[in-house]
Formats: sequence, C-alpha cells, structure tokens
Amino acid sequence: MEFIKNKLAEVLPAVREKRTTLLKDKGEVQIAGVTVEQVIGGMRGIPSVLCDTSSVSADEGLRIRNIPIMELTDQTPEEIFFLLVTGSKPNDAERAQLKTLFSAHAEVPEYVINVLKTMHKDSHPMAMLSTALLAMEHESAFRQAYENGAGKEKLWEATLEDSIMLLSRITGIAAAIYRLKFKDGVLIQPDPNADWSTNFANMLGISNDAAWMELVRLYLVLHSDHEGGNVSAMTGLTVGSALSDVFYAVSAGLNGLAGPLHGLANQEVLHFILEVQQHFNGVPSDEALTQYCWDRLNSGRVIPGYGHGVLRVTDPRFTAFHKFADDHNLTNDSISIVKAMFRIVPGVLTEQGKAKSPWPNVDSISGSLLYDFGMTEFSFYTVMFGVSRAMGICSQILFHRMVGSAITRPKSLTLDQLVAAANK
Ligand code: HAX
Repeated sequence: MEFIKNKLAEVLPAVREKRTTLLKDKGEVQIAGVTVEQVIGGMRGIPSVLCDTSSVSADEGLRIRNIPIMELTDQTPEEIFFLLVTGSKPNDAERAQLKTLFSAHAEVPEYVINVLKTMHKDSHPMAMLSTALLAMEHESAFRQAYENGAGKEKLWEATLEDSIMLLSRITGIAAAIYRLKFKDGVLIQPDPNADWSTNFANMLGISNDAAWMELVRLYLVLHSDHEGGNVSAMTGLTVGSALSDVFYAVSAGLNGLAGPLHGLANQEVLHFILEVQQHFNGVPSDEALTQYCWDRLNSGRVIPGYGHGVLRVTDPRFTAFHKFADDHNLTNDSISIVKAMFRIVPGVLTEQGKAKSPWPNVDSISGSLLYDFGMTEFSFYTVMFGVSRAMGICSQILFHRMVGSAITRPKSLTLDQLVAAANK
C-alpha cells in the first residue's frame, strides 16, 4: 500500500495548492445561474460537484483523468483504479505491486458470507451487495483513525486503506452472492496468482473461456466512473462528505445504482430483449421492432438503455462493448436484437421528440454480452456494474479527503418559495 500512498503524497501538495488558490483568489466568481426548471428537474446541468477523477461531456462521453475511455479499453481494473486516484497510469513496478496488493486483501471474511446466507431468498442481489459492504464497516481503518484523533490532513490515508480493502473483497462478495443465490452455494476461492478481474471471472464459476475473462475485465473498466453528478457517485459523495467511511458511502451509492433509471437499466434491457425475442419467436424485422417500440412508448414506458442525463451522442462505452461483440463474432439472438435496436430506436425516439438524447447508453448492450456467455440471471447484472462503480465512488471520496472538502449542504426551497423566487 505504501507505493500508492507515496504516489499520492507526491501529487497532494499541488492538488491542495490549486484548490486553495482557486478558493482564495476566485471564490466569489459566479460560474452559472440556476433556473426554476433545473430545481424542479433534478438539478440537471447545474455545475456544483467537484470531481477530478473523470469527466463526461455531451458530445464525447467519459474521460478518465482526461483520457478518453476508448483509449483505456486494454487496461486492467487495478490500472484504472490507480489512474483514478493518482492521475497517472502505473509503471511496470507499480502494476506488479497493484496486483499483489489486491490479491493480498481478497479473502472475504466468513461473517460476511454468513450475513449473505441469512438474507431472505427474495433479496435482490444489489440489496445483498450493499448489505455485505455495510456489514464490514466495523473494520474501517478510517473510523479507527478518526476515533483516535487523526487530523483532517491525514484522513485520506485511512480512506485509501479502506478503499483497497473494500475493492479487494467486493469481487469475492459479488461472486458469493451469485453462487449462493443462483448456483449450488459452493464458493470458489480466489487464486493468489491471478489478477483482480481474472479472479472475479473465475470465482463466478461460469466459464474458463479467455473471452469471458476478457469481457469481465472490460466490464470492470468501462463502468468504473462517470464523473460526480450521477446518482450513485453523488450519493456516495454526499454520505462521504459527512466523514462517513467508504463502507457506508459505497453501500449508499449502490442503493442508488439499484434504481431502474440508473444501473438497474441493464437488467431492464435484458427483460425487454427477451420479451422481444419471445414475442417474435426470434429476431424481428426492423419494421416489426419499430412498431413494438412505438407500442411501448405509447403505453407510457421508456425504452431502457436509451437516453442519458448528460450524453448527447452514442455512449463510447456502448461502442466499446459493440466492438467486443464484433471482435468475438457474437451473433446470438439477444446481441442481434441489441444491434437491431441500435438501428431503429434513435429514429423512433427522435420522431417522438421527448428524449433529449435518442442514443444508446452503456446499459443497452452490457447485459446481452453477459447473457451470451451464460450469465442468464439478469438481476445480477447491476451487481457487476456496482463492483466496478465502487472504484469510482472510492476514488472520488479519496480525492475529497485529500483536499479536505466541506460537508455537502445545498439549499432546498419549498414550492411556495420557488414560486415567489420565480415571480420576483
Ligand atoms: N425512452 C422513452 N422516453 C425517454 C427516454 C427513453 N429511453 N429517455 C428519456 N425519455 C423521456 C423522459 O422520460 C422525459 O419524459 P417526460 O418529459 O414525460 O418526463 C423526456 O424524455 C425528457 O427526458 P431527458 O431530459 O431526455 O432525460 P433525463 O435526463 O430526464 O433522464 C434517463 C435520463 C437516462 C433517466 C432517461 O433517458 C431514461 O429514462 N432512459 C431509459 C433508462 C436508462 O437507460 N437508464 C440508464 C441511463 C444510464 C445510466 O445511468 N446507467 O447507469
């Protein structure tokens, strides 16, 4: 762990200096106004969250530390985590140490497995994941450091320790959820010589195929972070801003990810695709699928996997998964329906004229790839997303601990106050 701490200690003075100078010299500068529509509409577009780990633009999509995600698709998740927290890619020595670090903390304690075993059989896998993280809270190095009187300047170190522990274990926890809920309940232990995502792919016990290992690696890379304003990151950040440790914060963030308008959309997409497949007894013609989508829209339902709060182009993470499907010649019905949707849905949503973006987001394809490799239990798909997103939430909280951010506290208005403000 010392090598990451040393790296962070190296970059820390410049980051703190930049923030402090900005606050001191330009603290009064107004960068945006707020409309009534934004207050009513989920704070959409109000630039109010500081996030250094990644950014999302309307016309390009995700950049991690200013590197377009399409240039990072060959990385391992550990490398992405290092990039998220330090701002640079690891060198060879750091890469080797990262692998050792993650495998050294990979074992999931028995009490956590017992918590999972005692949960109701109908518990959603996301509820199980969130609960398992909370159950580990008593092990928090951050809580210990805080109780022992560690100063504000030093709190990031324990946050890093907690993050490494949480991330090292989360794959084993997720795999345990999968095997307890959907398989024979026999857990597969991590291999100390394998890297983080290979271990995860192995512990799920679905396939030993190299392409499956590759898919899990890519999955963990693509979902890792998506700036600070989305529901899961912002929830994690808000909880973390109260100096709750990352076990509380990531657990809370994952509860937001579990909503169908956010991470659960990947589960919804698979429902939709299988519904289409059953309805048409295979892959429909584009004309038939178009009508099917219109019927769904006309019944007041959204087309899952399309649209976005920020993006106004095809999500590059969709493009990366699409390329994976092409590179591996995946041609089964669910992938074919995903591709047919990509041909017709943007036109349908444009014609309907409501969605600000008619383009696919990452969730419109991710589940079909998992399905193709034999992970057919789609209530598990958001757990795959959550394992990856935990990296982003942890690294964003770590950043805020490094610079000593304030507790989050925006101002709320009553409807009458908003009416009065609008009529001034
Ligand atoms: N199908 C049908 N209608 C859609 C739509 C879609 N895919 N996307 C947006 N719209 C509608 C909205 O429901 C809204 O309608 P109302 O005015 O009647 O409320 C209107 O278009 C304007 O919405 P918007 O401004 O374009 O979109 P928002 O920023 O409000 O919401 C969502 C963004 C992603 C939630 C939205 O596009 C949606 O519901 N998409 C389908 C669900 C989905 O794919 N979610 C995953 C998003 C990616 C993500 O976070 N993954 O974790």
